[in-house]
Amino acid sequence: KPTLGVINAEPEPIKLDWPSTALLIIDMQRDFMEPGGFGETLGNDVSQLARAVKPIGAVLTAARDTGMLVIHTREGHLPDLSDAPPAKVERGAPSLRIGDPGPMGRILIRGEAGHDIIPELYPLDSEIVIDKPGKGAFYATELGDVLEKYGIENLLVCGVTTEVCVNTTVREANDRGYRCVVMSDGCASYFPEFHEMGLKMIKAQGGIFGWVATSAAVLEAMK
Ligand code: C5J
Repeated sequence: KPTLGVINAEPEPIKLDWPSTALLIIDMQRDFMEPGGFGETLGNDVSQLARAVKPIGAVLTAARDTGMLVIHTREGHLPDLSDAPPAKVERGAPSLRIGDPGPMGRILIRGEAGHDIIPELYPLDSEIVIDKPGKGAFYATELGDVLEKYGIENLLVCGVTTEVCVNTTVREANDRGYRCVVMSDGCASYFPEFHEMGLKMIKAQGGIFGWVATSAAVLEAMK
């Protein structure tokens, strides 16, 4: 297998060294993807997110085949809510608040069924799972240390939602010097227009936060 690949990305193609590249899958949890979870309690149509599952699955399979480092993240809080800011818990008028009992267990709480990753993309035991209390995957987590330990310089980023946790994480990563390639069809939003704009914001101005490419372009480069 070649150790270098060129992804046909926007705003321009990017050459990546695979051993220093990780696949970062953001928050593909039942709480965001399925009825009865955190996303739906906020009034969202969770069916909008389903389209990202297959493209992510295809790249996840390719990453596993090539031995690429795979990192999954999960947004959620400790059962005592000690890591959940009141400003987050009290906000708005959701049908259920963070920590309330729902059909998949307590909403957005670590260890509950709803907090777990959907079966289609379930992590292997050998893969890294980062639990994060915020939207960005670097804030209050060990992600930075993990990337340094594995010599990672580039991130293939996908997951949900495009304009919230994906964008926040890409912005955090960009400031830390990582090259981020965001998979356009491997992300989704409850608001299709936010998905479009979220991708445009990343690749505008010569790639101000990073690059955007389809899963097909990523798979082609990994061949
Ligand atoms: C949200 C996320 N949308 N994973 N979280 O609240 O994007």
